[in-house]
Amino acid sequence: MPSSDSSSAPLAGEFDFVVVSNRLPVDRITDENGEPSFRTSPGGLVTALEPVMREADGAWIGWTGSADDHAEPFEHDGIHLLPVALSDTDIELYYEGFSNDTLWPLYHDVIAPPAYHREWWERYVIVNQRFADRAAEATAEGGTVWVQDYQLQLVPKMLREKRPDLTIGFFNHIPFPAYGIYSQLPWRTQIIQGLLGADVIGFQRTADAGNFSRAVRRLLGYQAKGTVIDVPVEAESDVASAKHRISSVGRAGGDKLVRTVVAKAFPISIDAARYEELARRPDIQARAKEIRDGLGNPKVVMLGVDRLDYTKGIGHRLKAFGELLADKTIEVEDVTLVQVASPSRERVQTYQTLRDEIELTVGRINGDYSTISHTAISYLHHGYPREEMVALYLAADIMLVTALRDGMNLVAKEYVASRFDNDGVLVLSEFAGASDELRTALRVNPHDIEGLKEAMLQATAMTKAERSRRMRAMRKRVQENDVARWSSSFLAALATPSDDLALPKANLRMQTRSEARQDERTEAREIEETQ
Ligand code: GDG
Repeated sequence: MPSSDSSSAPLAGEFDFVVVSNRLPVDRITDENGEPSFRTSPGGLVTALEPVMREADGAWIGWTGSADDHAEPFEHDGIHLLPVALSDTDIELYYEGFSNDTLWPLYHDVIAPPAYHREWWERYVIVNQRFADRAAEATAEGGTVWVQDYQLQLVPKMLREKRPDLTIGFFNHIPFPAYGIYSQLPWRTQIIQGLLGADVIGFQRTADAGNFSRAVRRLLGYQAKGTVIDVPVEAESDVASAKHRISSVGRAGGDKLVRTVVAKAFPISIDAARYEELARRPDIQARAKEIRDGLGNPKVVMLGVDRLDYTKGIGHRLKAFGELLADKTIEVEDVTLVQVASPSRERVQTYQTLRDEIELTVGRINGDYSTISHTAISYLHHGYPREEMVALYLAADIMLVTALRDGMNLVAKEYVASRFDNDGVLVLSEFAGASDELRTALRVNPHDIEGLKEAMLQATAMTKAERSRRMRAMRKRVQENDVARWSSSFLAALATPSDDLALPKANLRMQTRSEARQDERTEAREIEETQ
């Protein structure tokens, strides 16, 4: 058995391709005989990576979702799953604490105040090391590891230290904030150093990658030009990593030996064909009609689908809708809002408070404007099967995505992929990553309640021809850039990290003194600009 003691020499494992994420892509269930078993959790990531996993005979490392679950490695649907156990204390401090109550609000522009606790950070380090150790022992000599998301930002560096022979990728599913916000984090330097252990760091938007590169320049003084960051080779593991990639390394005349890291945007997507396939199913279309009938057949159905999270702008959407009813610009007989708010992070206090606020607002609007036969807001605090989600997308004339900050927002893309009839209007926040791609959506600033109300009215009044023109353009984009394209472009960049700058294929080169001086000037200018 390979040792998990971080001081001992690691042994290579058997898998050439390994994905590491906080959660495994399965849920524990109890079957009809009362036996515990696993079910694949529906999600874009597993769909995207399944073919790669099968081809490479890959493995997935993550937590099963239950506390103190010391499950042995197992195979499910042809994928090797390697569980990492988390105790109650790990869940409280690393997951609910540092991940969901420090990093999540900080990375979403401090919409809610982040809490900084040293105890949470210390547990984040311990748990990240556990994931890194697991990856180090599972991956074959010269293999590839792809680490997912903000819960595991220290894993790339920890893994490189143990296994310099590996190629390491990281993808951040949430935004990366501007330096003025990021710099609040007491452990800001350790986090970026952790990420720089990767060869390629993927972000949702170009702006996120830019924010990251700026943080690297400001905090570490490394040169970052375009999408390439030069990381000075200092640690033994870096030299070993570099040697693994080219035949010889050396230093000359004060120039620095650097390892190049690529930080750039790889906007995530969905399995668009699968959504269209579901939407074309007669039973799902019948269900969409049934939903409209059940709502009393209003002229217009508006829809919101979100995890109940303060980043999603549910309150702003409700405010705008309530004011339209109050102004009598819309009538409750004509327009209904369906709001699915799926339960999320229910043990975190901020989420409990948010739920109270949202439900108070819904109750007030319904109390003021609903009639016996028409409910203003149909509010659903449930999770639904994917088939029901697609039926809701088909039933909705207008989809409201009003996030205050969102890495991408897959719901926007799912709505578009489902509308094979080229109908429906997407109202989309400019603060969601999806707005970089879905340019013909009705784009809104959700903080501007008047602007939001106008967009909602514009959507209700839009002609069929315009709806169709806008939807066709968005569908083309989502069909072309689906989740398979996302994973293959990331993995291609990982195979040739410096290609886009026409640098040598190895990710190691000499940084000249003049480049270093140029870098210092850039840094000085940035400091001036932000003061
Ligand atoms: C993070 C980033 C980024 C929701 N309720 C139900 C349900 N869902 C599904 C949706 C969609 C997914 O959950 C939510 O994805 P989003 O992208 O909208 O948002 P986050 O959960 O915050 O995801 C985000 C994403 O990671 C990927 O990188 O886009 O910015 O925050 O697929 O359909 N699915 C079902 N029932 C529900 O009740 N079946």
